[in-house]
Amino acid sequence: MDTIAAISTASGAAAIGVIRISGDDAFTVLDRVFFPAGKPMEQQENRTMVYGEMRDSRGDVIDRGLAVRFTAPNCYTGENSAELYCHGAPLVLRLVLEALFAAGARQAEAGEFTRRAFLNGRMDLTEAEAVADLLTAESTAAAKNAAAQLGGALRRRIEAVYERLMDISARFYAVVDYPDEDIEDLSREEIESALKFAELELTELLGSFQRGRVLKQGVATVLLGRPNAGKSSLLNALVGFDRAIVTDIAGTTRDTVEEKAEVGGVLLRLIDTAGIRETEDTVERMGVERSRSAAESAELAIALIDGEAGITDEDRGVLELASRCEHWILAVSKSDKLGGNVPLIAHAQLPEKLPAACVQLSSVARDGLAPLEDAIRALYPLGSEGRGTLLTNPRQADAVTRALHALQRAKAAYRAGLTPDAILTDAEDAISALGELSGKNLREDLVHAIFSRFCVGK
Ligand SMILES: Nc1nc2c(ncn2[C@@H]2O[C@H](COP(=O)(O)OP(=O)(O)OP(=O)(O)O)[C@@H](O)[C@H]2O)c(=O)[nH]1
Ligand SMILES: [Mg+2]
Repeated sequence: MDTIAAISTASGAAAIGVIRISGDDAFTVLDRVFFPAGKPMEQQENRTMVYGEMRDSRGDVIDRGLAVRFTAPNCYTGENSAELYCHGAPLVLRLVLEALFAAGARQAEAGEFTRRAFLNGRMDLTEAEAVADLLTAESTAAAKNAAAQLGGALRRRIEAVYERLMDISARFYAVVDYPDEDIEDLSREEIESALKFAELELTELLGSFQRGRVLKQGVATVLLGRPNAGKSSLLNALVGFDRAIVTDIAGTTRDTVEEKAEVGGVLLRLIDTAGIRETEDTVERMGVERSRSAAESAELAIALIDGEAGITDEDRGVLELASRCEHWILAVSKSDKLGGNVPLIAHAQLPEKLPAACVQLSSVARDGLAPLEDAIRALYPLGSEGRGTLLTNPRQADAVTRALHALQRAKAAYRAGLTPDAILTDAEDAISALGELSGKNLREDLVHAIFSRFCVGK
């Protein structure tokens, strides 16, 4: 493979910046730019940091730093590669990169290092996707799941199913193709048990997609309430900075304001909305319309009742709207003003679908936020069980769905008493869908599309 190079660290001034090189001529290219004291990099120890000078094509020193070489095949990309640790100034990094280009490397495309790792069999596609997930993780749980997936947790689970189906298919054809060999016939029971195992595993995996999606994208969570109920204050308290304008003027928020936050370990896509009320003001009315449509598309609603003002008839509409979400939580705000006198909410004032939890809180005193976090954690449990074996993207879910459909067809064929070859045709469709999942048999254009979503240098 030709030799590629890229800056792997984020742009912007930093103490250290890393440049990566990978390809057949990685060491030759490196030795034209990096000059250690003593022997050239080609002869240095594998995986050992070496101090030296980085020089441009004219021989001028552009930086002093460290380099390390990794000899194929036991390294990230599976080919000869190296990393240069330079001073992190964007200009310095650019000069070193240009020197590498002058020495024979070319700019790496987005995700090209990981694509090479995949093509060289260093990782399967689920592990490569885990790299991307780890780079973009927005919550602790998402990061931990991606790290486990990178360690092969999902790959191993899929491989177990793949191998089991392969095994029955291979045995069947071995018996057919080599009738003289002493190969044990495949029994109907064996076919049935393999199909059952595969179906169970894949159904469970597909069931994890919802959790995987919550982990990666976050739960669309709308904050609803009358004007001045304290929605924007709660948004700010949850995200940890003044994201939305807060005033004591009813009708402050007009447009929806979105921000991500990790609440109780769950990533939420919080949507602050305009306070809901009847109004003559054209702009405010449009804002209220937006609140309603945000509520309609949200998965979780937190309905705020102004604790100081108490519950009013207007709140009923808000609660009704909130209760139409998949889950909703009732929160009484401004508890710091109540001196322990929480307003009573009669059962009749609540919508038919009761809230998953009722909490009282103060965004100002940052009080009562822990029960809210507990309630959210209870709704979206992200325990460590199954970590790394959640499906986290639609590509994975689609492949598992197709594999499952094929297995169901195989099962129907089995039940109808068809011959093993008819059953196995469907089982092979499942094998092929699973192969796509791990990338064993994936079209080149798809591989390209998947890796182009990575950043350059990874
Ligand atoms: N004491 C106290 N005041 C609060 C609390 N939360 C909000 N407030 C006050 O209530 C007023 C309204 O707060 P906002 O967060 O702007 O209310 P909102 O629901 O976003 O209002 P609109 O945007 O108008 O719909 C402000 O004066 C806040 O300081 C709280 O927990 N305790
Ligand atoms: Mg507001």
